Amino acid sequence: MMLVDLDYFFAQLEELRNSALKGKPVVIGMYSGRTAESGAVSTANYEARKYGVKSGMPLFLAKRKLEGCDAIFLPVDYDYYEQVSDRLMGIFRTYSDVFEQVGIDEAYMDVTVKVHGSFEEAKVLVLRMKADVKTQVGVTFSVGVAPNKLVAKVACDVQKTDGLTVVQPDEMQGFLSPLPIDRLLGVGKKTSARMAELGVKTIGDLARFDVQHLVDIFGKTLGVYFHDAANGVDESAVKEAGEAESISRIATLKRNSRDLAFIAEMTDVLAADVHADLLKRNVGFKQIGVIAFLADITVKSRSLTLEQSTKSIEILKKTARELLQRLLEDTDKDVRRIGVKISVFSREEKTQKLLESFFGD
Ligand code: TTP
Ligand code: MG
Repeated sequence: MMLVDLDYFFAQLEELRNSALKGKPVVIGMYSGRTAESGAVSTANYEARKYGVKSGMPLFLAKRKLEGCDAIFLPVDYDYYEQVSDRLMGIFRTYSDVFEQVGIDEAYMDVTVKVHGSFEEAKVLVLRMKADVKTQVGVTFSVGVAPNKLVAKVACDVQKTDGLTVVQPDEMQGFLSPLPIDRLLGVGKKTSARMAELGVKTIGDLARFDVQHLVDIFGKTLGVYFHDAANGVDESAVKEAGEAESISRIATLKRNSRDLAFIAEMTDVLAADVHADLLKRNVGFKQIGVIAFLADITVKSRSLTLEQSTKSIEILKKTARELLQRLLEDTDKDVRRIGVKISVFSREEKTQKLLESFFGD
């Protein structure tokens, strides 16, 4: 199994289209728009990271750290990043038996069949893939190769940029043991602090810690997860992403109409209904669609994909109204029935959800 993760992704892509940026600290900012300065760092290249700039940090702080460094600040250009991401994922996929994208710049690959179960061959495959991506796209990425996804993820993070870390089955324990526990997926600041109180600092400490004691403290699912993770145990398979499921509601208007305010009252009701369903499933949505059945029996629809998945009912209602408005601008017919649809992200891992609810990590 392996995990591939692009290096300083958004910033690297800015360097790709403007080579004059290379060698300078580059910070990609998500500007909130409140003031020219307000917002947070999305990511930064490694030159900027040397000065302590990190994802999530307020932009004004990053500016302060980089004062006098000839640093470049750029706003996120998500459409461009997504375009390149799609190309990259297309290439990675051709090297996989099974392929699972888990973020804009990250994917798990099962290559067991392709490399005949050999870690040596896996290494060769990664080097070929790196060269291929370098010529076709011009970017670098880091890779972790291991007997399972969990250890592949940890391995990928230990060597950046352009890294390749291979952990064979008999090396797992020696590899994991000295690392701090926050290298494990799902162990963030709060969990680490709680573990430190128990005297658990390294993955080795955690591996030796009594599993029953962990279960008493963190509950069965998490306690067992922590114990297994620290021991390098992970049975999960690389899964091709399923089609996004959708939730939708359609209703007939009291009268045929093309009055925005009147129809929007109905999309609000439908949005609220859809949203209630969403909350029950505890998932987010990223795509919103509005469909209109017109008086002349034709059907029109409009949809929008958000930059980030959300659970907000305000965004849902507002976007549905905007889509409805655009739809009405493109027709002179009355609307007879109207529908609201969202695409949801199916099946978040149970453990991941628990981790979030438990510690906010
Ligand atoms: P990461 O892979 O976490 O970070 P990275 O690719 O910038 O750096 P590296 O992998 O070399 O450590 O995230 C991928 C992209 O996601 C990143 O380029 C920007 C975006 N991102 C945010 O917008 N906010 C965040 O808090 C994080 C962590 C990432
Ligand atoms: Mg990355």
